[in-house]
Amino acid sequence: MKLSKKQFKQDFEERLTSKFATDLTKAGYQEIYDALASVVKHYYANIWVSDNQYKDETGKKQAYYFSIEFLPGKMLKSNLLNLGMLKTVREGLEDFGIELDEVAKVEPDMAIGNGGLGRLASCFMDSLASTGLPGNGNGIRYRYGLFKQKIIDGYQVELPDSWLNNGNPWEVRRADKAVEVTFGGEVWLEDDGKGNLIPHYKDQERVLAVPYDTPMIGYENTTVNNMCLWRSEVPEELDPKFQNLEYMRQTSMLSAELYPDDSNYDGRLLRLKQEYFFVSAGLQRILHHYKGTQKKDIRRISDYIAVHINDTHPALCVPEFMRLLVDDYGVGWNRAWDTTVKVMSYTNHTILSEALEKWPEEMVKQLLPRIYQIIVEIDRRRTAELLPKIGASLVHNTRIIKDGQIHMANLSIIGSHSTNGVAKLHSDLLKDVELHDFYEIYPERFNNKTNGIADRRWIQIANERLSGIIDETIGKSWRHDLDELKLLKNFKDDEKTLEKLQKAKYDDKLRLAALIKEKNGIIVNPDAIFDVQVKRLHAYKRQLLNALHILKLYFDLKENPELDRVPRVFIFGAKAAPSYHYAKSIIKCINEIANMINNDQTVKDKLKVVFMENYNVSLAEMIIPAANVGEQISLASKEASGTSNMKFMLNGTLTIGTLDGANIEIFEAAGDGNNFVFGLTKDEVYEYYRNGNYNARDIFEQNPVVNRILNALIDGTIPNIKSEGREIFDSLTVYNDEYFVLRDFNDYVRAQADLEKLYRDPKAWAQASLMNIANVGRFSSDRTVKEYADDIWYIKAKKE
Ligand code: CBF
Repeated sequence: MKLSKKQFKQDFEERLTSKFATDLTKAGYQEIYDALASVVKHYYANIWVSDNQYKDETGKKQAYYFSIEFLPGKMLKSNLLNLGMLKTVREGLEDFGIELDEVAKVEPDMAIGNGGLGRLASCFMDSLASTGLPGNGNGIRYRYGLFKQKIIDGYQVELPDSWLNNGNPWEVRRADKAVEVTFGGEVWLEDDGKGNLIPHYKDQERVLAVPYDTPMIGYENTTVNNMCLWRSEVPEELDPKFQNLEYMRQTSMLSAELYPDDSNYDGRLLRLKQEYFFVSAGLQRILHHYKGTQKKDIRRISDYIAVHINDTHPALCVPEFMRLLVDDYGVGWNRAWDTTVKVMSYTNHTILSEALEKWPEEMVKQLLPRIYQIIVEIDRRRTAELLPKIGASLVHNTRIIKDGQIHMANLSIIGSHSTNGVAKLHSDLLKDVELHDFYEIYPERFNNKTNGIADRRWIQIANERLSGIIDETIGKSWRHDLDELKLLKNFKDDEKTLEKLQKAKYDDKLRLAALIKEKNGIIVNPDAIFDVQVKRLHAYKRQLLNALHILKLYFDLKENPELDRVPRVFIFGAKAAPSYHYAKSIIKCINEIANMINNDQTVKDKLKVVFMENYNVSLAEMIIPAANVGEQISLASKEASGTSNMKFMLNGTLTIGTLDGANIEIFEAAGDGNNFVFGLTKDEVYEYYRNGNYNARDIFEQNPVVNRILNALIDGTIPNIKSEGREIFDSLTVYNDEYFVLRDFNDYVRAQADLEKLYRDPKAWAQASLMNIANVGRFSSDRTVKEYADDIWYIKAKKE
């Protein structure tokens, strides 16, 4: 969008005064931020309106991405970048003596997601709009985002994230589009005299769902999609039965927090309620739109919409869509079912069984009586149809209702036309192992869509320095098409380019070093290798393996302080789920290892360990550009894809990693020798599972290095980890090391040594770094969403 600096300055000053009755001499950063956001909103409002008109007029098919998590981070700079006014606004503000980056700090991270799943959803939102694809989000507007992590005495402490305290300038509350969602009560079916069974309800609890729309602005184009987030409220007219405080409390809880504690019945019930809440509200709004304003024939709705089930949390889309079609719009069961399957598609994001949701039948029956009836009917009809064709065993293994539980992955696969994994290895595992029975029945439904990242955020915003150097070297076409980065390969031997890349990395390291000093009070050496592991804390991601290797380096240095070592700074960022005790123990141990090492004068600055608290999108934008090495060390087969691996690659970071998830595709794309691979393969892991012959205790007893390190966890070498050290020690030596940490240890040490060797050759390192950047193109989420659009949703991009 064309905007002159003069115009911007005028608009901004006017807005500041009209909104806050203040002027530039007195305004605080919060006011400046709000006024700025308000001006930006004014700039995009018309584009949003026209794009909605265009969509309605053309009747183009649109996709709706249902996700219980979104993790967009801050929006100010990304909106400015996408509107093509980042530079103008920055310079305009500078004229007033205001730093855009300081203003941007005021914006809270919109962190209504947990980790990879939610971040992927937000990358898709950015890419859908940026590629001109009509694709919208649907989720919950949680009052509190993912908890704020504090580290106190080495322990993780969770604090509420009240991100809405100062309002959210980007969202639009659409009270006119509110719908009701109902729970509980009784339902029975009565014949209407024409052979139709009509549901009748009694004593239902009604909740008002109010949508808040946030524009998803495309990069330098005219597409603005919508992320619709629902807030739960008390309806104006309440049945007397519900006029009480408990009902009010429960209603507000529905959109209060992401993933309520599900260790008790009430918590689980609330989570199920949340899932139905946003599913029902979202589908109702979509159908109202098409039937009401668009006057579409609802029996042909699959020509107009695609609904995506992001992981199993929105799996109730299947029976709810059936309910709406059959009960509210009078579509016959068979037609409704064909339509549902055509409209729905599903992504599986993990093979970890604890993440494959199941709900007790009884709970579903009580909370969602009509939905329960519909699920029973889907299951009954399918069983009757398939039994004679494929036999009892396959039917039983794939039933939606089994052992008193409703299996949400089964529901999603059966009720949709597409099931995809998120990296090649993961999709193969789904087909060959985890969902093999389904694959036998519905082979055509299975496909792979390797994840991607919104490259604009992860380089153009997060790493302006590197972006500038790339512009100077190959021009700017890569900003629109990440594949164009391949032109960098022509500069692999160009000393000047390599030097510039090194310099950019060094400057990013200085920026991070300053932040570490400010936040952690630790002074780190910018010449050291910055070795980073940032992701959720989970045993399978093996932060522990990293920590054990750090201990090895430390003991080596203790034994021989003069050892010729490239200095290292190990940087961690990780939140553990509040009820995940073991993960929290690992955080405590890492922090105590850090204390021990950072305070030991014998290692000087050869080794430092930093745990950065409250890892989130904004922190990632600071850390990732500064990383020399990214740790992607999950046990092969366990990380479905991973996406931080792609962000690191884009920023010229070399990966040390296992043959897991998307690492495999990254290693292939970057080319041999440009990353460091180690560890068991997926087949070797499964071989151990088959034979049951892994014995971690043997490694502990026979490998003196491992022995020394593990003993340090329990013999007082590391202060303040009495119970946590013991817990971890036992998990490895008594409970047989579920994620094969000890089995991969030696090879990890070997890969780490290779890494250090390469780092001693700055030119070779810079070349490997360049090759990572040059080959990152296919990991743009623009590519991923185009594949979803072509193969799953059948939606078309707008011609600009
Ligand atoms: O597909 C996105 C990401 O999803 C997860 O975070 C998840 O929540 N299941 C996976 O663990 C990641 O591997 C994956 O990249």
